[in-house]
Amino acid sequence: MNWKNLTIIIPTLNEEESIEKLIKILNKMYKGVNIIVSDDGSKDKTRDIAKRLGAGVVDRSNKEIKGLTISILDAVNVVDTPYFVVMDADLQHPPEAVGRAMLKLKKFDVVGGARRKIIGDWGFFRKLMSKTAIILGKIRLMGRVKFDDLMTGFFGAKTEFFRDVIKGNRNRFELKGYKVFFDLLKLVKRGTPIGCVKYDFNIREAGTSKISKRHILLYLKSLFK
Ligand SMILES: Nc1nc2c(ncn2[C@@H]2O[C@H](COP(=O)(O)OP(=O)(O)OP(=O)(O)O)[C@@H](O)[C@H]2O)c(=O)[nH]1
Ligand SMILES: [Mg+2]
Repeated sequence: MNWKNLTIIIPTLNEEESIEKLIKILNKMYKGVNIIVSDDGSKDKTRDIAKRLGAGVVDRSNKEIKGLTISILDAVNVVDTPYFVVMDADLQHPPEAVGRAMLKLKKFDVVGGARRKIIGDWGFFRKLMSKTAIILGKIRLMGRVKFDDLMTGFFGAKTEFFRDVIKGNRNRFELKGYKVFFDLLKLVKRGTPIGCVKYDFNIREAGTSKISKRHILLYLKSLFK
């Protein structure tokens, strides 16, 4: 596989405890791969570490609108490879799944990660929230596309396909939200086949979670966009 054709986008907010380990693993596993860290103004050394390790950095420190989704859209704008994959910085998405996603991208325009099991203690509330969000998402999509884990943060696409879909549709994305994959599926043509890569969702290795109740509200808002 020619990893030079792939860009791995990693959105970050204060991930200095994980980013070094992740970039090193990715560079070793996927020789020649491009990495873009899209950082929303981390107050720690995230950007410095990424630069030192040779990754591209989208520095969003001075941007007015901050958020996971807009960080990913901004990063896709500067991708210059035919394929990209988005993954979290905190090692919850297994690096080996990137290779499987790339393989599927040869066949599919969009590939999503589907969490096989969630390792670690998510607690009743978070499990319930996740299940409810998926059910609401499926109702919203009304069978437009078939995909089980609509709330995944791990996904990939052909760069041109993604750009075409979002062209003129930026306002349909919940820019400050977390669910860019779901927002994308709202916009693809009915019946678009979506590739699936199964993976186990690990516990966060270090650093702290950024998800909050605000993101739940943003997701609910996105259902109506
Ligand atoms: N650029 C950017 N990155 C973000 C933002 N919020 C979170 N991230 C990054 O997005 C990824 C996912 O965020 P997490 O806080 O781990 O969300 P999560 O995995 O759903 O939650 P946990 O399971 O608790 O870790 C991580 O790499 C974060 O650093 C943001 O507002 N802007
Ligand atoms: Mg996480």
